[in-house]
Amino acid sequence: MSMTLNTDYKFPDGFMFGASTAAYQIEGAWNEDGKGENIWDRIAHFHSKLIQDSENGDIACDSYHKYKEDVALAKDLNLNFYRFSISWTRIAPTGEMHKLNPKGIDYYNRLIDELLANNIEPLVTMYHWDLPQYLQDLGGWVNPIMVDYFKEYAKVLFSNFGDRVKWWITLNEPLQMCKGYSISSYAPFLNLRNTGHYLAGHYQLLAHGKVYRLYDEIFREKQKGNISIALNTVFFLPKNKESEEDRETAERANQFERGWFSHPIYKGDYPPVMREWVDKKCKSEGRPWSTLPTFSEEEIKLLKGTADFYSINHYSTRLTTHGYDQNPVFNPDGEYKTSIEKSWPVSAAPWLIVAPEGLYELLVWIKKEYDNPPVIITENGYADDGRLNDLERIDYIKSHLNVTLKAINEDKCDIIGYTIWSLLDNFEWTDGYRYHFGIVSVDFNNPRRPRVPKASYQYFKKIVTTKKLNV
Ligand code: PNW
Repeated sequence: MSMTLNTDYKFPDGFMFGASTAAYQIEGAWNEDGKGENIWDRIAHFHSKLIQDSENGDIACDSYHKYKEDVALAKDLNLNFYRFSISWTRIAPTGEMHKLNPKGIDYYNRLIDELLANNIEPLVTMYHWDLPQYLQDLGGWVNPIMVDYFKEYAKVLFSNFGDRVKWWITLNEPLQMCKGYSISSYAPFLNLRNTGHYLAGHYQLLAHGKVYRLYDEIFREKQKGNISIALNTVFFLPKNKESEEDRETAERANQFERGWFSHPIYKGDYPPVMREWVDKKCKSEGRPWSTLPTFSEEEIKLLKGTADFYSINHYSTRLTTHGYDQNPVFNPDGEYKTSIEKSWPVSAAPWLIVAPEGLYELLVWIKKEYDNPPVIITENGYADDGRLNDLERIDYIKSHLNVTLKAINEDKCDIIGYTIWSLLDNFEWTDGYRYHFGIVSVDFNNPRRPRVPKASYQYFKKIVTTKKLNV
């Protein structure tokens, strides 16, 4: 893509800049002050071979103790908001809400107050993959009972923090979560191909819907906040734009990996193409029912209209043609085979291929598909080896904000915020500490976990401060 820089375009008034983190990836203090065990604690301690260098988040960035330093960085960056997640087992050690942990609640009260004292809005993710182990032992997200556990958890969060938190995300990336129930790439590392991911997705959607309705019923009038669900989205482009089949395949892939969650929320029910292809496949296999569960009329009504803004986490893009990917095949039902353009740079993480045109097409796609909802890019970022002079990260941020400006100014997409992943280098799930995503470096060999801003930090600060794309 030719990179004309849109330096004349400004981010609109009120556009919000933020940085994002997640509890297990930064907090550490895994068993302090009454916190219970979650599924990442369990994996890291008992199946550490599943994680690069057998690493874990026991200490991570030690943000549980150093949160004031993190907030000071956010303040120095002039950020409008800070996105962090709440560790469920800090609030309730087993996940059951009749046994709360006051010290855990206190920690998030202190963090929220520190942010507000510095004029930074908290944007809070209720659940970023760290399910209480007790609930996992009950089956986790494939058990419908999770819908009610999650609703009770959310009620405690609204009651304790909702007076000050106006931006909520129920679940982070249900699509990635579902991979923990199908191809075993995240905790709980289950290999339930064909069925597990659809069930886990189904109950995550219903959990989200119930929490949204709970807010409507009890809290919204007084608290006046906004709720969404963060969807991660590789954008799928046709391999050959001239081929109708490739265009259809790319659209099908977009529906299978994004419409799966946002179609029920914006339009009611699963995308028709997904229903059709999964049902057809199941029939041909001789299954007695479709592996994609069905929503009742009531559930369709419950879900429709349950996002106050569209929250997207975007990193990368793929070309798409009819066929099947090599292993691991996450979802063979959609019959799409992905590849990359040779000219697209690859980051340190092999999955993170740089193609900002994908973000542009994604933003335009969301506008068309869902009638121009307000959008917050809740994650976008780049993986490298941790160098301080991180020029590739600067390029990545620049090119992605550049297409964001184009979508806002030329296509009138209603994009209201942008969030860098991540404020800090942190625990990158199964990749341990191998890849670095932070605009601030953290020395994980030093027990004090000192933080050092990188070149990209200074670059981002300038953009946040001037609300313009600086060359
Ligand atoms: C996100 N993909 O995950 C998560 O929300 C973060 O916790 C994580 O640290 C960050 O991205 C960087 O990996 C994703 O393969 C992981 O397209 C993989 C993909 C997308 C998002």
